[in-house]
Amino acid sequence: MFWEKEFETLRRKDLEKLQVDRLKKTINQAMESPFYKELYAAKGITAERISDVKDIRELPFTTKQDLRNHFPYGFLTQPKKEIIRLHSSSGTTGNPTVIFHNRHDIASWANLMARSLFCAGIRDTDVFQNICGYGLFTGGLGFQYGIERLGCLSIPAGAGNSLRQIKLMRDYGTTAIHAIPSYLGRLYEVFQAEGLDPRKDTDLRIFVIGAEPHTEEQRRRIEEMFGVKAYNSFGLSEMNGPGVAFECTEQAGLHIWEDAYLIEILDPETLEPVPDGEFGELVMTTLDRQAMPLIRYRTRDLTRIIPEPCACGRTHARIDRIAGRSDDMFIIKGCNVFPMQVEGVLLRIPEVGSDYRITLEEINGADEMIVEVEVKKDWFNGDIARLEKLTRVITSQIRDEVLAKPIVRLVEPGAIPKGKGKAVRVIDKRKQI
Ligand code: ADP
Ligand code: K
Ligand code: ZN
Repeated sequence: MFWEKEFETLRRKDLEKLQVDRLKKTINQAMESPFYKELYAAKGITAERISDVKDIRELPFTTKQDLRNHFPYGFLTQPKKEIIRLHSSSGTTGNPTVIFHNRHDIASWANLMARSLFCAGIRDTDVFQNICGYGLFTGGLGFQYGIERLGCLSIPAGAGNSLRQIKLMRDYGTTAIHAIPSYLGRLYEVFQAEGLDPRKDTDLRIFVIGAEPHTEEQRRRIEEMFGVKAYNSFGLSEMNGPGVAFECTEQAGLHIWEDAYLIEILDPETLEPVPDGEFGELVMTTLDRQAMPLIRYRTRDLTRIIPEPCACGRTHARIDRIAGRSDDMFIIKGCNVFPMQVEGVLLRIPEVGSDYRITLEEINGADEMIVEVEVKKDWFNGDIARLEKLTRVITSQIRDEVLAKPIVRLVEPGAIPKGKGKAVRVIDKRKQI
């Protein structure tokens, strides 16, 4: 049932006690870094001030900008001799962010990944294909180490080349896959083009999907297409990468591993805690990282705590699927819109295919939201009236959800260009730089 029963089912009281101990250790360790040493000295902060998890509220926040400003070594607590790996964001604008790990950190991360995969029902008898870029991004090696720690037969497939992915699946009898959700609609189309049905022509049973926002509708579609159970995986490189929070087989929120992370949900404006169960910004503190601890890191991700205990018996809190990032939200015609609201509407409409794109643009002096929607095969058969009717249906359903009227354009399957990594859902042409 559990990878580490003693940790996963700790009574809340004992879990909090463990957190306080680890938080104090983390503060002491952090003060070995130039950044926290200076910051905490200036504010007179020491680990002795902490006797309850709530005391974390007295500590200052850490932001992505802090990481950039102190690039590359300002957060490092140990000499390079101790460090065995770094992961880094691309940093096309300004300094990248970089996270360093020592031996302990890599082992701890691999264990959390194994715990996460086990929690989603994956076992050492599974053949696990990791469809994800290897390299500086965390989804490749992060999963790889976890899959091996769990003991699955791992296939480090890397991203892209769907025909090769399908061949690997069929040659080796892949049973479990990790991929970003926006890729899987495309993969399914390639199966179809090859005259294959993944439900019949593969042994697939479990998908792990994450790294980008997606809706419940998207998950259900993926499950339906491939005949699998799909579990949501959440993480961010600043907190190692994948393995931060994962769905268990209940599929009712993501357990966030509280022996490794202290979490807060705060109002992004006031930075005060929101009541349990309400949405706010996830703020995280590492509790088991040595080379580069981060304290009160503002993730910008919006979620909420699901207050009820989970039926699976794990006591670690669950977070709701990420509603978006605070910087994803856009304002159109005076309405605040998250891309996932639009996705939710679109994927409830059966005629809608696997991809969509939102463009914000000024047309004749007014800001407009243009929603390009791929429809399923066979819809471009010359029946204009049928397409017009579908356009009207989609337009009114999006307007009902986000309160602003979009301009909907139906396009053929595959018409929306696909990037290499995470899907780009919104293009804002209004911002003239
Ligand atoms: P980058 O910042 O380059 O995208 P990361 O891999 O660190 O690199 O991205 C982490 C971010 O991806 C998270 O902060 C979150 O916004 C998003 N993310 C990761 N997993 C999920 C998920 N399961 N659902 C929604 N968003 C996710
Ligand atoms: K095995
Ligand atoms: Zn559970």
